[in-house]
Amino acid sequence: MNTAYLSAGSNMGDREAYLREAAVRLNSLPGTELDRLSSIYETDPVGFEDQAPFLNMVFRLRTSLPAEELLDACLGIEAEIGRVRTVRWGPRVCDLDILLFNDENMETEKLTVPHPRMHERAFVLVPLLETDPGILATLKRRFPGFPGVDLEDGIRLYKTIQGPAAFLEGK
Ligand code: A4P
Ligand code: MG
Repeated sequence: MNTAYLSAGSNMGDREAYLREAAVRLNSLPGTELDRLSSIYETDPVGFEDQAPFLNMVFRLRTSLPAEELLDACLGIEAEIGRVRTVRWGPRVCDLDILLFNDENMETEKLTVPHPRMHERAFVLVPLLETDPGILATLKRRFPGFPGVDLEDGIRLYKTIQGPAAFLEGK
């Protein structure tokens, strides 16, 4: 079994519904279970700033899928959610990034793990640390400059979730 931490984000339409749909689809992948999740946070856009605020959260998965297959599944889920909900060529409504996969280092054409920008992003770090406070030691070890950002900047608690089952059921 592998342990994977994923970051999910949406800044269009019914953002919470897209996050939930991503969780439902991840949880129904073969050999995969949504094990833990963070609260939902509302966050100011980072990078390209002239866009709507995001909802962000982090999922922890237990999965028998190898990392590259999990990435392909994530890209498929992003595409399915986008295809169902938005106009053709419209912006994506759901972004899924693999943050950590076990304690592995990977660098292939398709996949870099740990996600190279994660330590600079409060919208990733705050929900990640909520999901698993024990990950702090790993982050300090893997990212010498950790944290590369003010963890209170541009991020607000949006909704607390009771647990994976409640979220998957729509609560
Ligand atoms: N890829 C390589 N490594 C990974 C990984 N660890 N996880 C490749 C996921 N994908 C990985 O991704 C492009 C390619 O990266 C994939 O095909 C995969 O092979 P993408 O999701 O299509 O591209 P992107 O997300 O538009 O670009 P990028 O640079 O990944 O953007 P980010 O870094 O994901 O940023 N502000 C707030 N507040 N909240 C957000 O969620 N998100 C972004 C997107 C910007 N600003 C934001 C947020
Ligand atoms: Mg991405």
